[in-house]
Amino acid sequence: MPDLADFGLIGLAVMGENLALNVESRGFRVAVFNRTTEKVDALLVGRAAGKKFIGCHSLPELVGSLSSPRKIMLMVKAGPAVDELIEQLLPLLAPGDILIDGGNTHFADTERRTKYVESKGLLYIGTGVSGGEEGALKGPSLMPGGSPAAWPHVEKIFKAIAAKVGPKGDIPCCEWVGPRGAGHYVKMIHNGIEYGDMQLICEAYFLLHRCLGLTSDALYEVFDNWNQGELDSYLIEITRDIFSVKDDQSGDFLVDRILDRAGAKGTGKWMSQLALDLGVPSTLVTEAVYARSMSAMKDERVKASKLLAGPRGALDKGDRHKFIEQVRQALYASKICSYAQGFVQMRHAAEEMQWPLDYGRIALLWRGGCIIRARFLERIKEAFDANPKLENLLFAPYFKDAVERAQPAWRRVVLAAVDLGRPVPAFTTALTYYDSLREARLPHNLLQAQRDYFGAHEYERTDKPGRFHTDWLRKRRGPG
Ligand code: NBP
Repeated sequence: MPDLADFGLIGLAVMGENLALNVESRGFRVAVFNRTTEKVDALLVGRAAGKKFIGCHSLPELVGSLSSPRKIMLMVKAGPAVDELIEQLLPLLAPGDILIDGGNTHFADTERRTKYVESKGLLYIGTGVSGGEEGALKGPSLMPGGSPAAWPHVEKIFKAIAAKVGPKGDIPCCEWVGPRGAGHYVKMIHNGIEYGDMQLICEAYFLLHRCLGLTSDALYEVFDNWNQGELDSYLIEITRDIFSVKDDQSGDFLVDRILDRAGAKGTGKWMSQLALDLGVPSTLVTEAVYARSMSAMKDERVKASKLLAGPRGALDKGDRHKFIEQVRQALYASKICSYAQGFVQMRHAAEEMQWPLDYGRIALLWRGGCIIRARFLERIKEAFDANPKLENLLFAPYFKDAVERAQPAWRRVVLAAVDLGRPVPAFTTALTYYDSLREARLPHNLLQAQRDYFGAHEYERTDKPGRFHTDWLRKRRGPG
């Protein structure tokens, strides 16, 4: 009988297998199980050969091979599979044992499961895991939430496997986020921000490629240059790299051969749906989701491109350097609005769900090991350190000044796109968000009047408290 394992992992697809190898590489013994048990055997004779692994062919065997309190992480397809596994595991476990869901789970499921598992005397964690397969193996960003009593038991392992950042490379991108579904909510916001960032980068590419005629060689240089400054981030870096890759068959740049029809797994949609439920304007992620939907309507677009009239201009090449810089500034200002919206949504959700979130620490969780890792996350941490109750990132001096500086260029880029008939929904909605926020009086006095006119929905007044109704039909100017 080998020594008991420190950590159990169920689900040996790409993420689970890599996470198990990561945990083992930090000095822990790992017990693994997969529904299709051939995968357990393949791992044990393959990548895990000679390592501190215990391969299990049943859940009782897995539970029996773990030291107490048992820590079992599920890395299976999000949804019913997690509920099924919880039901199968509960009778086998003892009070104080810990179940961990590392999948891309909807936060409401984690809220429900935490309460359910706690009611059975056990502890539960729902953790965001970001960084894809490579992150899982080498160091993901981890966003755990759930039963607070579980955290001291897993903290050492989680921090050991997480990505590390900081001048000495020793600060883990992993901190306890909050109770119940808080970790999965924060992961969903991360993914929504990722949607926004990707859409903004695509719009910058679209303008530079289609309006200015930049080829992949030139775009490589532009993105390489952008990555040296305030836009420095993983997504800008991989975009640069993409512009260097050629197609083996044709010898053309591969990106030019890829069909413009985007896929989505749904976390952006969740963020957008939950923003609507909360009544907060997370417009960037929503436009990014719709932009993917529009991209998927390829046949309709091809038909419309021949049918519907409108400008299809190009820019004067003489202004090339100026326009590239304007697009960079538009991208940066829009990105700030996107993060501002993400943090506003988190704050409203935290108030509703009663999660005590630390927004500065959340920004730091995303500095490494995840798709939105970027230099400017440090600035977000500083902004929340200076004012933990910050209502909107745009109110923090650093971001306020940055957007103010970028604003003239940002407006010119949106104007140019509208003029040339090129869609830039994320740039545009970011600017609309900024301008709406700056407007102390929006036209919704009129909207309230309309609602009261046709539906007696009442309105509030600017000069006295209370709710009022007017008989608009009686008071209106008569015809003629
Ligand atoms: P998948 O999401 O493709 O899930 C495959 C795993 O789930 C296999 O181990 C499969 O077992 C197991 N499974 C299924 Br399907 N139904 C099951 C059931 N009823 N009972 C037990 N096991 C079941 O794997 P993945 O891509 O590695 O992702 C794992 C989780 O991590 C997902 O929630 C995913 O959303 C999340 N995630 C993925 C990424 C990524 O980049 N892929 C990044 C971050 C988070 P089998 O072998 O017997 O079919």
